[in-house]
Amino acid sequence: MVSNFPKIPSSLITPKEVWMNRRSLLAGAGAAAMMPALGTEAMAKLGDLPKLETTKTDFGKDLKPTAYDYVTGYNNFYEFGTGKEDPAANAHTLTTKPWTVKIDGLVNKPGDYALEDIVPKVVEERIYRFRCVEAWSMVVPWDGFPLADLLAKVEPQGSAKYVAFETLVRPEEMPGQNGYFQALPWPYVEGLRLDEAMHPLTILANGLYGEELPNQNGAPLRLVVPWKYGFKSIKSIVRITLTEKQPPTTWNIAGPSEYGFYSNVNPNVDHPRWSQATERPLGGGLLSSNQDTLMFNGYEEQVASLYAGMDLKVNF
Ligand SMILES: Nc1nc2c(c(=O)[nH]1)N[C@H]1C(S)=C(S)[C@@H](COP(=O)(O)O)O[C@H]1N2
Ligand SMILES: [Mo]
Repeated sequence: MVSNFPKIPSSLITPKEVWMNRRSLLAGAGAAAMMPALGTEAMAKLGDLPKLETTKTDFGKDLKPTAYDYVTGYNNFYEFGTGKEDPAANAHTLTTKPWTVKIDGLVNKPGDYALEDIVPKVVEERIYRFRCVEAWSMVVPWDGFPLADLLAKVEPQGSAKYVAFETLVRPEEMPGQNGYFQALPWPYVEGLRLDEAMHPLTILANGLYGEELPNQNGAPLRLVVPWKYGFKSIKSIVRITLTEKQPPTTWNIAGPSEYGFYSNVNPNVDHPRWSQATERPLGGGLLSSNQDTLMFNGYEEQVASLYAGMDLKVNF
């Protein structure tokens, strides 16, 4: 653990509107607003990474995916810096081959699993809404498979109630873990209740737009939980542990009054310092207006029953 990390990173301290305006200024005028500031040379392009074998699904077939440049050029991945363009600029240093995921805790088949033994040869493409706690959103065609399939293979024991996840710690390749300023305690950790983890909407993604995940998006394997704020979707996973007790989560450690364990997208429960009622779609341009944030990010019908009887203001 890093002892003197700031409680709240600067991007979250800045009130949203000021921050958005600053972003717009940085990015230049008009339609360029919120365009990643990276030069086009540095930006990975669709077609640069190996293609995946995918099957199309009906998930989100009515949604319009956010342009690849935004999905891969405007990221949060503090291991590579706290700026939105830092991951795209810095994450090429990460080695993702070979990759091993340790699965342990309350399972009958613990072990160090090679990525190839976890990821199916043919993965599903699902188009999901994705909502960051900072009130921007996007629509992403993810390629991956249900987390439930992997959990079934390792056989959770009857006493398992939660699933804990951990990101790689490798300061030699992750500049955000290396140096005087440490934005967060490492490793980045996240967790889900077992029933949330087993829910059919919850996936492990190894790709987007039909190609291998770019490093800045969490290669080679990251979680996607579309009804929760983006920070639950932990990247570059190296460990999955089944536990009886609710595991600690990074943003809850960093700011317990601002980030709860559940972090379900909820337009009726504001962040203490800004509203969660609306969101700005990435790539919409300066003149585009905010859109309403949907309960459970639009997945209410599928997931509301997981939280029946819970006070969502208390369990935020
Ligand atoms: N290991 C790790 N995972 C992480 C983060 C991070 O800083 N480190 N940021 C989270 C946040 S705040 C968001 S919004 C999403 C962003 O995912 P994207 O860059 O693929 O859009 O990743 C999440 N997963
Ligand atoms: Mo986020």
